[in-house]
Amino acid sequence: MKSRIVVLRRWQLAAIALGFVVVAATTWAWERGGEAVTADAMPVGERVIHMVTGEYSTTTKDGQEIEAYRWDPGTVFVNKGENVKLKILGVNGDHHPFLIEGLNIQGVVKKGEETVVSFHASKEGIYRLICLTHPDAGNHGPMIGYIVVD
Ligand SMILES: [Cu+2]
Repeated sequence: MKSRIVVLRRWQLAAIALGFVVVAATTWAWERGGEAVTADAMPVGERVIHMVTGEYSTTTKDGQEIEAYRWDPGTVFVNKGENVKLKILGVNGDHHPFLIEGLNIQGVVKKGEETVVSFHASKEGIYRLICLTHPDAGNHGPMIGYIVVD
């Protein structure tokens, strides 16, 4: 009878010890997880953004045909510090020579081809992706996209 009580207490002791181990391990893992999230934000990854060239066209009530070429999506967001790879597929329009203001990037997007430009988003700001052929409404635009680095 007495030995049974001792055995029971050992089980209780073992259960309590096991409980401590589980709590300690969970807390350790949780804290490490928290550290890992912070550490993951530090290394610079690569953000791939896909874009296409599009075209709106319509006929006005008085029979005038109007059109506008666009980058789609027209606005993209990246985190400061990221390496960005912009992949632009030419769909509408024969070719679109472009520049990205403030990033010293130039290129051409041609119909049926994908143009890839890479840059490091080191500074916050709003950078304009401008088609030099269609920069405003008077030239079948405005074909201007916005890259927001925040
Ligand atoms: Cu264009």
